[in-house]
Amino acid sequence: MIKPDAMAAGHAKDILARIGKEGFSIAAQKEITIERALAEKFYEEHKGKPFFEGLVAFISSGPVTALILEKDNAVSSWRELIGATNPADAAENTLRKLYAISLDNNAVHGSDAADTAQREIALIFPELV
Ligand code: FUP
Repeated sequence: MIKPDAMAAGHAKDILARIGKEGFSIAAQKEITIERALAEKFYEEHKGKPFFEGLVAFISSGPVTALILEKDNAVSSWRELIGATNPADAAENTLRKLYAISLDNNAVHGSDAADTAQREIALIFPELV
């Protein structure tokens, strides 16, 4: 997912170009604004943490580009491409190093496992499941 900060900053085109260059296929893509209730479900694992409210407010603050990406080892390959959660810790040339503003405005999301990806796809692309 390309998050609201990167969308607002006009980075979506460059991020999509990089996705293609890195060998991912885009199985589905749409621009949506995530409503608060869906954001709470999406980030349910973080409920109760001090940053939960801010995270939910941020992800529902403006349009995102939601993507279903395919590649061998897609989850680990994508997480390598996006870099560490905090851009201050992200490796050179990763998407978060290049485009993220801060830990909470960190440009892109990636599922952390195949089963998480299935759950997130069902929430964001219910029309496909
Ligand atoms: P990631 O899987 O890299 O997106 O990271 P996490 O699942 O650990 O965190 C989800 C989102 O919560 C991150 F993208 C950024 C946000 N976050 C904060 O805003 N503050 C924190 O202290 C930790 C995470």
